[in-house]
Amino acid sequence: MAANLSTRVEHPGEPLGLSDERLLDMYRLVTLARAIDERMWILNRAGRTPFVISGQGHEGAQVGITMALRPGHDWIAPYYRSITTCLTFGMTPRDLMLGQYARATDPSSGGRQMPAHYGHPQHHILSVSSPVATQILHAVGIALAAKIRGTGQVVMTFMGEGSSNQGDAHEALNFAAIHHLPVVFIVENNGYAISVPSAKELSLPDVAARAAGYGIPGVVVDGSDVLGCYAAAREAVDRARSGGGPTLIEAKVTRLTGHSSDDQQTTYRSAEELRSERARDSLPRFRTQLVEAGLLTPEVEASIAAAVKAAVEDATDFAESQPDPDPATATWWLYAEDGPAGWVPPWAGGPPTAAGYREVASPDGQASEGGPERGGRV
Ligand SMILES: Cc1ncc(C[n+]2csc(CCOP(=O)(O)OP(=O)(O)O)c2C)c(N)n1
Ligand SMILES: [Mg+2]
Repeated sequence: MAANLSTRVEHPGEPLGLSDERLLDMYRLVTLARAIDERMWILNRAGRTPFVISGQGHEGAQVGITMALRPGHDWIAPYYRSITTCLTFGMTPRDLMLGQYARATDPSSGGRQMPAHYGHPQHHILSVSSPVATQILHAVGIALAAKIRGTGQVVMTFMGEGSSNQGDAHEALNFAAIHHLPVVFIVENNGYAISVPSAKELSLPDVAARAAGYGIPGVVVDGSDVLGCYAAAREAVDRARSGGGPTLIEAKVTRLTGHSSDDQQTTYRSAEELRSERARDSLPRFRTQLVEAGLLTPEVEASIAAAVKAAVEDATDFAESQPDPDPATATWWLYAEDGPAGWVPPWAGGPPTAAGYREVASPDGQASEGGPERGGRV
């Protein structure tokens, strides 16, 4: 059976070893992610960017869960709703917005992927793949490598409850369980796969109950309870790091927006449902928790709000100012050996030049010129 975890105490961080500073940083990340996400919708509706797929309603679960990892050491294999996860793991608002605008300098893919296909090798963030659930197998592969190399790294991968029904998820969970791999599987259950409600996706209430079938622990957490999410994730990460194998965590979240900017959710969700789902938003709940604990004073809140506003403005202005990818480069770097000699893509070390890509000295010491020949290894 999946266990239920919930953490609500008066001095919230203490039992979890979270300092006041850390708690406020978690709150900052939740509000920052929300503000960037809201800006993305405005930009899309204003015709500035092509597509949005939102993390609104998932932020609290993502920050709580991702905080349990060691950034720069561990690895994550996210999905398209992982905006807060990626912020928590080191990506910046500029990084996210460059992807939204599909700019040449976008660190995720140099503008080659759809928006929200996050990735950042320097931060150990594996690039999002469009076919859902493929990231789960990639995560298990990284975890196997970590185990063989004895690096002490933990891998965390994220998916929706709809995607958890893919064969890839079963294969990944089974293999990881057999080999006691250091991986944590996160299901963010928002009750829908596009317009399909979870009752038509799953024949049981909790995806986490399936963990028993693999012989691993399964945990259900309230995704609006940021600290409950942190507690569950920390236990799972500790288990994975100490050789205890994988855990499946299911965070019950809500999707506050349509599936994407191409979806009209009022055609399949009632006004009453949309209203009542607002009560499951982690942002006001976390805010109240920190206000009641005396941490989020009006001054602190105002300074976080000002910093968030400035970061969103800066990211938007920066992304607006950046170049589009040069169409002549569209087929570069499709394969590792297929990039032009001496040129480095934005995701492999930037920063890029004004033209979009950084030129490096060739092994014989000669800087390569523009119009590079193909065939070099990057
Ligand atoms: C293999 C595959 N099948 C179908 C799709 C189209 N698709 C994109 S998102 C999505 C719904 C996924 O729902 P869920 O896993 O619950 O995640 P959520 O979007 O609710 O966060 C589908 C069917 C896809 N991208 N890949
Ligand atoms: Mg879903």
